[in-house]
Amino acid sequence: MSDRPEMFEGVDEIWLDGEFVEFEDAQIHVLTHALHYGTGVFEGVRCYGTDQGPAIFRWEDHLDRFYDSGNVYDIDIPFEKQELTEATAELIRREGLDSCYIRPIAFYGYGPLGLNPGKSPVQVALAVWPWGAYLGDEALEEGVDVAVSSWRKYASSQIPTNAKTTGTYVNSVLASQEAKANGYEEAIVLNKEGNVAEGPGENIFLVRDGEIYTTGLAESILDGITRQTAIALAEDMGYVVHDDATISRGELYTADELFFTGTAAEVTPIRSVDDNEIGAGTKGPVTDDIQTAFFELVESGDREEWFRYI
Ligand code: PPE
Repeated sequence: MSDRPEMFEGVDEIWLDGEFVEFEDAQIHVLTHALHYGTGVFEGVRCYGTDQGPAIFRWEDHLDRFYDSGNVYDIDIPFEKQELTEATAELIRREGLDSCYIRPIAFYGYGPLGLNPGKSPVQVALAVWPWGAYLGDEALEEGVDVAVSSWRKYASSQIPTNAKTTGTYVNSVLASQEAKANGYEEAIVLNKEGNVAEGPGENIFLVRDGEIYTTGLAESILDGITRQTAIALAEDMGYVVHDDATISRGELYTADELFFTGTAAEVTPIRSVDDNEIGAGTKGPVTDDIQTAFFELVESGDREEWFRYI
């Protein structure tokens, strides 16, 4: 137990290929196709302890994206959506968790090597563990200091950016490592055209003159589910939201507010970019509105269609 990463310390079981197995037994072969070529797809989902009990937030949307990502690579997930839903709920119950992060993954497993996965079997796993604020509790209140990465986001003409593919996350890893090595908490990655794409694991929003902008799907971004949630919440509050924006690097520096969204990152304010203070250098009022609405939503479970009680 003690040599486990802290975040996995209390985890008892993992669901692997249809069975609940002990944490230590959730093993795969070193000749797994996905290990060599990154041929896997995954999801990140959160379960929240709502007033009515633990509920998975926007599970169906994550599940749809999971299967869609798989389709891009002919990863034919050998389980029905309903089976994965029941397995996930059961896993959360077995782990006795109220709120947690959920990581579904499907990948080409152990078979012949060589680029074309051919007849390699598709393996599927589900894991859950408690995961607090992605960039820290203070980040949610005060905001994060970020830097524009020298690494560009791969273009959707090179690798589909709307699929959540394991291999392509090396792009995010590089951006994140660079930001941290330079003393920043997170990166902003520009696309091939040099406009803003997103964070390594987050979508980005900009506020200017009371209106909200977020980069459009053609900017080589992942169509984040938290992004969609933030857009819906903002529109409900009467904000004008431009969800198809092209944002230049320069506009970051002169924004009134900036914030990230993501399943892990939730709604995280950005207080500086490349050492330029954004707005008052702390969480801005519009960001606060969206963040407050987001946390009220996941605590109350108010929009029933977005919550699947376990
Ligand atoms: N862009 C990228 C590149 C990304 O990885 C994420 C999620 C998002 C946008 C936001 O998408 P959504 O979660 O659907 O709102 N990043 C996941 C992985 C984080 C990790 O470090 O691992 C996540 O938040 O679960």
